[in-house]
Amino acid sequence: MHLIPVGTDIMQANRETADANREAFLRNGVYAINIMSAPGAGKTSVLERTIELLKPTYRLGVIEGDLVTTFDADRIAAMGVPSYQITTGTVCHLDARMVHNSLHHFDISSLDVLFIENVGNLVCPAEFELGEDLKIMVYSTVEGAEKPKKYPLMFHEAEAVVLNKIDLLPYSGVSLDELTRNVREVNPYAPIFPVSCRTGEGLGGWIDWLKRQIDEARADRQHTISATA
Ligand SMILES: Nc1nc2c(ncn2[C@@H]2O[C@H](COP(=O)(O)OP(=O)(O)O)[C@@H](O)[C@H]2O)c(=O)[nH]1
Ligand SMILES: [Mg+2]
Repeated sequence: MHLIPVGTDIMQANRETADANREAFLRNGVYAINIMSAPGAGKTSVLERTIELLKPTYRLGVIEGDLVTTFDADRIAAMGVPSYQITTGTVCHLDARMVHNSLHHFDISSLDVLFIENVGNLVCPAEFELGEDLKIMVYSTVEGAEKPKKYPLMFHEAEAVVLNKIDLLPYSGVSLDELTRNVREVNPYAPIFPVSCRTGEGLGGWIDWLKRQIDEARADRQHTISATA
């Protein structure tokens, strides 16, 4: 009997499509950001706050991922930003193929930044490359200080960790210091941004950092294009 390692093939196929997405983003000058978190941690809220602050400077688009409904894409469209909702049915993450297919719904050459809000799940989204330039994670401080140790993969993969809902710390009793230490243990490098989308606290530092990432990547690309022209 000949066994085919199905899991390996799926991940390899996903990587190849992610590479094609990366190439499409590069060719069209789009900086793509994958936002991951458990359901309800505040991905859409962080996006809304981020869009308010980036919209004057960049041309933005948003891909939303959920099992069902267009609630989140509708929230983004209400802000005057092009959005497309992927509904995955029962699948707990976005994969590169879903993102690839959804690109046809945008004129991506007219965008500077494409946000991809992943399906709410603390595990699976971190396993699937989408071809993004940046992976960020939103974590709700209400969920407890120990989760980075119990669910390390997403914390490890993230290039920035946004610790949301700090306005609720006095009520949840969660220690921000302990949570930050636990994130650091799993990921020594990613910047950590404690924020509240409710009060706006901490969002300035997050936005400044994000703008720097976008601008540096765009400058690098410009440099590469000029060097090869
Ligand atoms: N108190 C408080 N609530 C928040 C904050 N950010 C988001 N929420 C609420 O948390 C819930 C889930 O937010 P949402 O952005 O939809 O989370 P998502 O499922 O990760 O996209 C909503 O009721 C938000 O109003 C915050 O910083 N503080
Ligand atoms: Mg959402």
